[in-house]
Amino acid sequence: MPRFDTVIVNGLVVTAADSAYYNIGIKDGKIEALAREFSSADLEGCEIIDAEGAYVMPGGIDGHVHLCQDLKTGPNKLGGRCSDNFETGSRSAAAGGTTTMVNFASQDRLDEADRSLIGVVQRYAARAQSTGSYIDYAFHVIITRNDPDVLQSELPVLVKEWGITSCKLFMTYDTMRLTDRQLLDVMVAARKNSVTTLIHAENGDAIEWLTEQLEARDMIAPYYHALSRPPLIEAEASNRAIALAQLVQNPILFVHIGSPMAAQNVREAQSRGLPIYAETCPQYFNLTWQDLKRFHSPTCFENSKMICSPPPPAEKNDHEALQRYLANGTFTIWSSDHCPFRYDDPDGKPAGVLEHAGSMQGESGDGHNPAAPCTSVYHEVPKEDLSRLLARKMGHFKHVPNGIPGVETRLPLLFSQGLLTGLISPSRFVELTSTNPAKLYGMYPQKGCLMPGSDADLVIWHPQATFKPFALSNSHLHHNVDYTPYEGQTLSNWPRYTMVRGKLIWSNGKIVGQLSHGNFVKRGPNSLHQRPQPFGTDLRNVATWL
Ligand code: DUC
Ligand code: ZN
Ligand code: ZN
Repeated sequence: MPRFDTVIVNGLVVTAADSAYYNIGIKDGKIEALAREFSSADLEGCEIIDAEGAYVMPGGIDGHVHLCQDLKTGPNKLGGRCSDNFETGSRSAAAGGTTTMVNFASQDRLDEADRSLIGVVQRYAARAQSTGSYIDYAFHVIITRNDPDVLQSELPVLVKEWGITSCKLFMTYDTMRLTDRQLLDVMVAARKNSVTTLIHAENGDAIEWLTEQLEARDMIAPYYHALSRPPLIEAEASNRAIALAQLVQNPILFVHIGSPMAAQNVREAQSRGLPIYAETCPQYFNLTWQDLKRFHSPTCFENSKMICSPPPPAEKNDHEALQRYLANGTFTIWSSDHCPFRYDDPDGKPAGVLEHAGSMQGESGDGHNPAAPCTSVYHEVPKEDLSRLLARKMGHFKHVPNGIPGVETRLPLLFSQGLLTGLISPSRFVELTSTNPAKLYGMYPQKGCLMPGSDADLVIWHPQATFKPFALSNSHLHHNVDYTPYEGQTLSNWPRYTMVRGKLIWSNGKIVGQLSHGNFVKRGPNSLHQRPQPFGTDLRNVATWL
């Protein structure tokens, strides 16, 4: 009986702590041993993968992926039809070096059937099972209501039986946002159940007010999406969320931080010893407001391809400021926020044209109809008509589905722009892309490291000396989206092998794995967070013992 199934030789093994030349022996999907060199007897009968001196790292963990998410369309809603399912999304993730993704199971506040969070999770789990997944996956639950009975009875079940130990709360979007008191309700329930709370921090009232001001001046082209969300929108909301979290002593993670002002709030809270964590994403280091005018004319609706929320920062100087927070440890994780909408799908980006046209025929006739109903009924528009509509009609940014794709480019962009430039060390790269997400989301040390006993989830890069930099094109990618926001970017390396629990899924430019291989990951509590001392009798901590 061979000692190992597979051995990786000649790799520069990088963990969140250090880097060294090791061989890695894998047995039954787990890391069995690391050694400077295995004996020839040890190597007998096993498959050998020669890393040829390249980096070997724990597989990427993307803590922020939207697949099969049905989103209601309508003004100021997070609308649209996600174009990737678990098959296409996991294929794209694997091709980009990701071995585990955490997706969202979203509670629809307008649907009474979604009152049960367990029901919501079951619905999304069935979607994953219906196609299968090439890589391992888990779910965060998006909570859009504060029903006390549901929080009290269902959160413990989600944690114990499903291993769902994180929830996302919104401070914006009509149909998703919680008021401050509702945020407090859910944060307390989360704290009691050790559920990590993710916060989308944007001030919804201020966005709606600014949107009305802009549309009164006919400023509705995609570019004005950014102006409806200037950096203060995120700065105010993150500041408020930090205060609320401190009030009830609940650790929080800010998702998709896109502005230096909000990052500074996080930094300041961390320096006060508060358990405040932050995620950032490639769009905030690669795009600016100018990209919302990139296509054809500044008002061309095609610029909606670049709409995401929060928007990219205003200018390149902001990228440099954000890079400092990446290097100095303020950001905890690097995720994609892969939220895929197609430009040739009437329920993708074109919803911004179709919904606007619909609302112009509404009662108010001014394009702003706050009572416009939400729909999840998809638009029936033949392809030829759609391109004619897109060419002719004006769209409104407030109806455009918010999101851009990026699950496949997440690691390669940071590798080229962060690791190879020396902005971050190889270990910090691993920490941001794998180890910290594993710890934060309760998967460590099963995932996110290369210890004996851990899942053999690995990404092996190309040997740097032999890799020819190339200009990225959407045709290289494996998602079901008809564009990439990073078209033309130069990339100086790409994952050569992606291995999930000992099986190669991606090898030398080809998907070689099985859709049935990906498993649902039952997660434990956040292990980044040190449990605080008991609160004692300090009356200023009133909300913690009430
Ligand atoms: N929030 C996300 O997490 N993704 C897409 C858009 C949004 O508002
Ligand atoms: Zn969000
Ligand atoms: Zn998202």
